[in-house]
Amino acid sequence: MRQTVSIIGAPMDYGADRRGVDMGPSAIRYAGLADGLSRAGVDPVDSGDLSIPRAEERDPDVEQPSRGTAKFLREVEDVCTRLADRVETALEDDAFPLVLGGDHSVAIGSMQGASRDADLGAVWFDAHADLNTPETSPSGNVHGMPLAAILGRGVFEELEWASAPRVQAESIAYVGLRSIDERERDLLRDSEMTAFTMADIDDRGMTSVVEDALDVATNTTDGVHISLDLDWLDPRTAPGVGTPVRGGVTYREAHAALETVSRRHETDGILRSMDVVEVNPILDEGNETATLAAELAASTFGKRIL
Ligand code: NNH
Ligand code: MN
Ligand code: MN
Ligand code: MN
Repeated sequence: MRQTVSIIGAPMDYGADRRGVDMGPSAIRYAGLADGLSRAGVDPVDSGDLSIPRAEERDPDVEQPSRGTAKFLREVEDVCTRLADRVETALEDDAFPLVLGGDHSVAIGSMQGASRDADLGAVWFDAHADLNTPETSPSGNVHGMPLAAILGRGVFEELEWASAPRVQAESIAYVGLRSIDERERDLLRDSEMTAFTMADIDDRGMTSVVEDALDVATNTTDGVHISLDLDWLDPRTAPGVGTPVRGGVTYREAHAALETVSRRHETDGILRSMDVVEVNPILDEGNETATLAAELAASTFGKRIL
């Protein structure tokens, strides 16, 4: 029986500094997401987009946390709470939730929804660590904070909606890290998370690193969440992102990574949920980054050459 994949659009840009990621879901769909998924052997069902008020209609500063800065935190809370329900409903209907961002703060909602009825591990494909708290963030942008929120770090500990108690730091692995903020580095060093940097990929090759990341995310969990931030790739390959960092993964490495995930899913049924985030069509060139996002989502379910 073919697996149903429920496509959930979360066109939210409250968490990022650059307008435009709110157009990500349209661009990824336009790039052929549904066809790619069908060819990969799953049944895509489009559940539409969450309705999200434009950032211009909101005041970024209302209801700041008791310490630090987190722009549009209340709006992020509203979206993520609704998104978590949508993700949970998809799972209850035996569908695989595929969330299209939007900026990376949508992962707070997807991971909460996916971990309500399960212990959830995660593989975080990203240039960044996304572990800032409102206290440590240099930007105040919540897209740099989703993992801290999920893990209840810093002031997030007081914000009950933010944390996902069935996600443990020991079950989270980064792949492709290359940009960490000063104070974020300390948080990462003090945590139980596993970080595979670009240097690890250089040394060991992508597939072996991803195998290890999957071991981390499956050990003592019921399923794995894949969080794919397109700035994980090199900006020459994926120019349509708001915070590009040179020296990212290549086109081939990216596909190899997600195909490694797909092979493990085929044998062990490890996957539970996924988000594809930070595609910014305004900054993109010819919808290239959105196309890549669609292709990589398909690769996660097993693109075949022969
Ligand atoms: N670390 C920076 C911050 O917290 C940038 C985060 N930007 C991202 N994360 N795109 O993946 O503001
Ligand atoms: Mn990110
Ligand atoms: Mn339930
Ligand atoms: Mn990033």
